[in-house]
Order: sequence, then structure tokens, then C-alpha cells
Amino acid sequence: MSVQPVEHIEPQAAETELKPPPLFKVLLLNDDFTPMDFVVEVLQRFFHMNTERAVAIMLKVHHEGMAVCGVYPKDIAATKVAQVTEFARKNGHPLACTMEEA
Ligand code: NFA
Repeated sequence: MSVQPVEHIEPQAAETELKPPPLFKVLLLNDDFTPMDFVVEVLQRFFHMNTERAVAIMLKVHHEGMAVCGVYPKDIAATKVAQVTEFARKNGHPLACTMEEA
């Protein structure tokens, strides 16, 4: 097998240039009904936070209306949103989880 000498490789055309994949913020939104303890459990279970950090993020959502739980590539962010939403609904809570480009 031969290796192409680097000086013979054309510079990439503008249209084919590789861009880093976009990242997405996963957000939790406040509501008046979801128990605080449940939100803390969500942050520990799906975002791998310790209790201290999970309580701090839960309180940020409670007081400020929303907070970022994590930043991920698009498919992983979408999976987190789906998992959190399913877990909340199965437990009878209206907790809202969304994503937006970082
Ligand atoms: N605001 C909710 C309550 O007082 C707690 C909550 C925090 C809900 C973060 C959703 C997100 N029970």
C-alpha cells in the first residue's frame, strides 16, 4: 500500500470543509407541580450529578425558570430529553426538558 505524499493533497474546497459538530444545551424548565426531590433525582440519574450539584441546579431552575443540565452532541442531547420526559410522565409529573444549540 502506498501513502500519498502530503504535498500532493489538494486544500479542501470551501463546500467540503469539515466543521466541528454543533453542541446542544439540555435545559430543565420550572413548573409549579414537579416535586423538588424528583428533579434532584432526574439530575443524578440522567446527568450524573452528585447531590450537592443536583440540588444547586434544581434550585437554579426553581428560582430562575430554567438551567442548563449539560452540553452534548445533538443525538445524545435528544436522547437525554426523551429519557427525562418519559421518566417524568411515567411518574405523573409535568417536568419539561428541552434542548437548544449551544
Ligand atoms: N417549582 C417546583 C416546586 O416548587 C420545583 C421544580 C424545580 C420544578 C425545578 C421543576 C424544576 N415544587
